Amino acid sequence: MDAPIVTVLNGPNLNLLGTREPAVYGTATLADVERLCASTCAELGLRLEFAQSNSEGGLVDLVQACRGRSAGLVLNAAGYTHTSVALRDAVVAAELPMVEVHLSNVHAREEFRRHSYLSDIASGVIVGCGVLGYQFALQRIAALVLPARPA
Ligand code: DHK
Repeated sequence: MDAPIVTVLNGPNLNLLGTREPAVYGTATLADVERLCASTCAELGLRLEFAQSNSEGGLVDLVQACRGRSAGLVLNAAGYTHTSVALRDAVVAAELPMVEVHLSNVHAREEFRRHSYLSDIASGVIVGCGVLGYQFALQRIAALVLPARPA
């Protein structure tokens, strides 16, 4: 049987990773994040799909494409985390486990970043761990969707 697909989606401005506010978001690029996700998925026995969109509708389309296809979703919705009911609705409609990731510690920043439309529907929330957060999120998805291995 084919390995389950896990989709990693990235929201607006994450295409600028590496050069955008490196003191906040680090120096790794989105291509570095994709490589880390690919090697993590290979180790875990998952198939990776990885995408980024700067638009809310683009992200909604990408989440809708997960319905009935992906076993799990890792979502860094970036700025739309704090604003988008539409994205939340798409995640609920997709009926799959979703882990919310933020590179930065959103709780140590501006007040408006403390509210997320995604956290209460997430199967995990990882903030402030930099790019490692994606790896932790993939491990969480693997634990949820792969059969337990004998010890
Ligand atoms: C990324 C963004 O672009 C912000 O809008 C979020 C998130 C935080 C991150 O830390 O990955 O507030």
